[in-house]
Amino acid sequence: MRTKVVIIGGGPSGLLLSKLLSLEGIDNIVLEKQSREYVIGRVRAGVLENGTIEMLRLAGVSDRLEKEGFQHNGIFLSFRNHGFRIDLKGLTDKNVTVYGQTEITKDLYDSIEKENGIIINNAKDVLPHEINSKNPFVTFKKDGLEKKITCDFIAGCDGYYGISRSIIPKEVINTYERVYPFGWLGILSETPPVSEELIYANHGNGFALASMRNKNLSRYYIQTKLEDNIDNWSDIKFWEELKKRLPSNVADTIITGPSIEKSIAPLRSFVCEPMSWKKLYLVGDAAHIVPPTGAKGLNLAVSDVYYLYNAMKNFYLLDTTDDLKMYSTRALSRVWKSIRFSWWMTTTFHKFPEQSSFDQRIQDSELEYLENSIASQTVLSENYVGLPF
Ligand code: RFL
Ligand code: PHB
Repeated sequence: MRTKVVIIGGGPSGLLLSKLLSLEGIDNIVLEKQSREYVIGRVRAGVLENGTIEMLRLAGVSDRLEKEGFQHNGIFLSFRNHGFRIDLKGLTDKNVTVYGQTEITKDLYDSIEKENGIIINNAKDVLPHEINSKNPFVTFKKDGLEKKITCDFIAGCDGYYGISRSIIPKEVINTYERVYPFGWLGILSETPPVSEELIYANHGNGFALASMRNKNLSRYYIQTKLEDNIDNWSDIKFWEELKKRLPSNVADTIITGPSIEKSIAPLRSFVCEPMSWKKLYLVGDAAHIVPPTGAKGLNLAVSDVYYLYNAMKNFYLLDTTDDLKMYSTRALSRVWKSIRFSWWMTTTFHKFPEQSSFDQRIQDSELEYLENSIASQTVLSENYVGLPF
C-alpha cells in the first residue's frame, strides 16, 4: 500500500489532520491502535478556543458544535470562600465554547467515514521505518496480518504514550518536564451544572473545578493525592469534598447524583524539542503535555495541526518545503506560551504537599490582585481564550 501521509493515532489531532488533508486531495491513512468506541468513550477536554472552532469549521465538522456547543463569556475564580468573575468577552472581545472532546472525535469519525477517508482501527504494533529516506514506511498488524504502508511523510499524532516520539534519536531530542505532586479526580454526572460558567477554586484542601458538558451533564474535578485510587472515592465522599472547596453559597445549591464516569489523571508539563525529525512530524500530546488547569491540551493539538496542515498543503500544492522546515519552530513558539500559562494556573490554584503558610499567602495575594486588577485579568483572559495561531 502507498499513501502520501501516514497518520499514527486517531485522536482529535490525527483525525483533524486527516480530514483537512483529504479536503485538499492529499491522500492519507490513519492508524489507530484502539477501537472507534474506545477512542470516542474517553472523557477529556471540554473548553474550546475560537481558533479551534475555526479549524473545525474549515474541516467541515462544525455543524453540531455550532448547534449544541455553549458559548461562555466568562469564568469564575474563587478563593477564601468567595468567587469573582473574569469577563473574558469584555476584556478580549473573544469567548470560549464548551463542547466535549468526545463529541468532536465522533463528528470527525463520522465525517471522515462518510467521505470514504481511511481510518484503520485496532492497528497493532505500529512502527515507522526509514524516516530519513525518500520513502519512509510504516508497518503494523491488523487482524493478525502484517501490513506495510509506504508514504512521503509520517505524522505522529499518537499522544504522550505513543510510539512516534521514541523513533527520534536521543541525541537529537531535548525534553523539558515538570511532574506535579498531585492528580485530578474527575466525575461526570447527569445533573444540572451548579453554575452557568466554569468555577476554578483555590482552597486549603486543594483545587476544585466545576465544569459541564450540557444543561443536564456536569463535569467536576478535585485535586487528589497522586497515589490516590478511585476506589477510595465513593460518590458521597466526592460530593462532600467538592462542596467544601467551592464557595459555600455555590456549594449549597449543588444538585448531586450518581457519577457515570470517574477517573484520576496525573498532572504534567512536558515539551519535546524539536517537534519534527526528517520525515516525521509530531503533533499534539505526542510532542507536549500541559496540566488541564488552563484547558489548553486539545487547543494546542489543534494549533499544531494548523501549522502542519498548511505546511503539507504548501508542499503538495505549491511545491515548497519552507513551511515544513519551519513547522517545529512555529508550533513550539505557541506551545511554550501555553505551557507557561497552564503552569501558572496550576501553581496558583493547587495546594502543593510542601506548601507553607508563606506560599498560601502568596497564592492569596496573587488571586486578590487578580480580583482587583483589570490588567491582571486581561493577561489571564487573553491566554484563556487562546493566543493567535
Ligand atoms: P490523544 O487524544 O491522546 O490521541 C492519541 C491517539 O493515538 C493512539 N495511539 C496509537 N495509535 C497507533 N499506534 C500507537 N502506537 C499508538 N499509541 C497511541 C491513542 O489510542 C489515541 O487515540 O492525543 P491528541 O490527538 O494529540 O489530542 C490531545 C488531547 O486529547 C488532550 O490534549 C486533551 O484531552 C487535554 N485536555 C484538555 N484540553 C483542552 O484543550 N481543554 C480541556 O478542557 C482539557 N481538559 C484534558 C482535559 C485532558 C484530561 N486528561 C484525562 C489527560 C481534562 C482531562 C482530565
Ligand atoms: C472539562 O470540562 O473537562 C475541563 C474544563 C476546564 C479545564 C479542564 C477540563 O480547565
